[in-house]
Amino acid sequence: MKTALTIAGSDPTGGAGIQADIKVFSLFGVYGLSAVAALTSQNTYEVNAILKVDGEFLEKQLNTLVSDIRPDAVKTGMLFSIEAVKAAAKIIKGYELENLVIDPVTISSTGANLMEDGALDILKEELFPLAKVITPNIYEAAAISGVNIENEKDIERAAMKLKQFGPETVIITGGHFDNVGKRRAGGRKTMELVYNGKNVNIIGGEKIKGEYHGTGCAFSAAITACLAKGMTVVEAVKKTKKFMNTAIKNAHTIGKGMRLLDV
Ligand code: PXL
Repeated sequence: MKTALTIAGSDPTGGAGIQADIKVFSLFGVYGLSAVAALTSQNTYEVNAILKVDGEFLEKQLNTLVSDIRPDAVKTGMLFSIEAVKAAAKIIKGYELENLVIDPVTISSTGANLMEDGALDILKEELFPLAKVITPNIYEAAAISGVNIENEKDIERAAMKLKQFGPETVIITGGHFDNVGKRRAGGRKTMELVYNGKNVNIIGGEKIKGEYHGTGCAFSAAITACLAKGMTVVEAVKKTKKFMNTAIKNAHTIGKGMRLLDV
């Protein structure tokens, strides 16, 4: 059986983070492995506390696991601290792990900061060059690239900047595309932009109304599962878009806040 490893934060709602990643891996028929990089206390409307995992302990978890089971693909999500980013990078480099997907999680859908000061810079320097794919949303793409995103052309410029940090492919996810610039306010479109250093591919879609928790996590986990199964990035994006559509359409209203994807 193919295996995928997630190195990310715990989300007790199961809508995002490690728990969501493992469920998505399962739905794709891939065996899920995990190492917890941070803990969150949250529900569907707020994140009210974060506890970081000691860097040495994260390194120990990863060493112990990966020396036994070599994953076919790896995803990083909410790493939170500089020490966690460094531990993940050390293991990924040391074991030459392939099919690395980096979701540069910076802020939660409910607005909480999910990255310690300075951690994003280290993520960019140490992990981006090892990545097959990075999956920022437009806010993360703007924050990391320094490009002020106001329209479609800006998204492309941001993708080109991000590519220079070393990943093979940049996918800027577009669930928040409606929020780009005033021109699109109230629009109902989504757009994924895929840039591999040669071609820019734009994959459009219709936005499904509502506020959903964990879409970024589910998207990057699905891409990771597809890569574990040996798909190309383009195939992975197509499969993932279909998967996301169904997961969002069938989302559950379980809590009092955001809806939870059907994963
Ligand atoms: O969706 C980003 C995210 C990632 N990882 C964890 C989270 C969240 C959002 O809340 O809690 C653990």
